[in-house]
Amino acid sequence: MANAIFDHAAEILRENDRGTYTVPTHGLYPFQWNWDSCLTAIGQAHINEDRAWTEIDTLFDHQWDDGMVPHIVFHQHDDGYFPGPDVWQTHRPTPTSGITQPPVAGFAVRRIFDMTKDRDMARARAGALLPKIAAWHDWFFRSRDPQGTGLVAIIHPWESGRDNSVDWDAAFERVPTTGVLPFVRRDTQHANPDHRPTQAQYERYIYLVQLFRGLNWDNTKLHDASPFQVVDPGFNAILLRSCADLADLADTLDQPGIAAQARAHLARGLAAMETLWSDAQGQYLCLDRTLGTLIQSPSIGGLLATFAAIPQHRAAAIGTRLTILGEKVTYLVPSHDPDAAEFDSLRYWRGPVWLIVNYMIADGLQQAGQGDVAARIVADSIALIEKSGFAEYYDPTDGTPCGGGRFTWTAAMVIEFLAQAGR
Ligand code: 9WN
Repeated sequence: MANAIFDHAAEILRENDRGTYTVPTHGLYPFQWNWDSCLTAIGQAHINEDRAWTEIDTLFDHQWDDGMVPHIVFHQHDDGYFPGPDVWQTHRPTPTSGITQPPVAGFAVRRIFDMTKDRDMARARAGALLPKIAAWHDWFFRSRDPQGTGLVAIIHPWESGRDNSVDWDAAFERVPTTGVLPFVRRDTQHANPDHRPTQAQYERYIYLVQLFRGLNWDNTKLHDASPFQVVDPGFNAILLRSCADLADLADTLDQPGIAAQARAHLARGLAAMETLWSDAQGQYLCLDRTLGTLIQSPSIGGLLATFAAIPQHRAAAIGTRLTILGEKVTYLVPSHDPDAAEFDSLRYWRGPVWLIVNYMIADGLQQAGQGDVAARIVADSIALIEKSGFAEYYDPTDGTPCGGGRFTWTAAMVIEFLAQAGR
């Protein structure tokens, strides 16, 4: 059985492979996405290490001069996605979007390095990537934490990777829609509109794009100009985990300057994470930086915090919270608490399970000694693909497959889960 699942996953990676990068799925997402690619490379490394390094190299070939790594690289013309390069207008040699995504590259490179069989190639490829990843991290702390709090803000929901999470609702309400130019969505032609973000949300997504475009994508201005500034514990945990992994790799590859800088970011960030903890909710929460208040939204963002080296007692509390959530759903981890009024088991990031988040939460729990909860998450993830195939996301109550099908990062994560189960 495990072999058949592995073969199926490998077939999906091959099918979505465009040579030097991989599309998330045919049709719905016809370009290269940032965190998709990094997580995909981990799956590819089990099949072809050279190809895995190339996936990340290609992404970093499109890094901006200021250090930002964009969330989409539009390698080839394709009308099937909105918003395309004509809307972003970033004037890059190969068009890209103008915002970023969860910085999981540091973690991915370390993970691939650790499993490599070709040590020489790994040293060369990882060694060349380290300064680029370090520049991206420095960009984050410079451009998205201008006050030096230790934690970075996202300035567009698409940056979070959890586009329509309940976490953003209140802050997003304050984003106007005046002056938004007419547009035609393409996502709802590929996927069930009831499973996607709403039209009102799309208008605000585009308002922000138009605002940033009007500022010529100048990252010295965007953070302060954005009416949407949210500090997401999950996003920051990914960044901090990547800082930790980058530091360890830099030690191994003899790049001490990078290691020291990454550890400085890490120490400040981990200390600041504590300000996002809520005893009442038993998890971390997002901070609305514009208002200076925590957002009382029990989402997966606060659970994903365990991906970073948070204190042991916090990881244990998250383990408890997940155990409670596990009694409310058939499949962990719902992207929002099923008891909350806003929970929607089918709509994108407002309830459904995403295997990439499962992977990162399970990894964090494992590191923190919460092996039982981690094992339940892995078992649920495998059960989901056995029942419903390699979907983009799943209903946590009955496993209904949602969004795009034959999904790349779902396949990549399954390959990792199988490899871990085999160890
Ligand atoms: C916008 C590609 C991406 C993921 C995101 C997911 C979704 C895009 C969209 O698809 O976002 O970036 O158009 O809905 O939310 O996490 O990277 O798979």
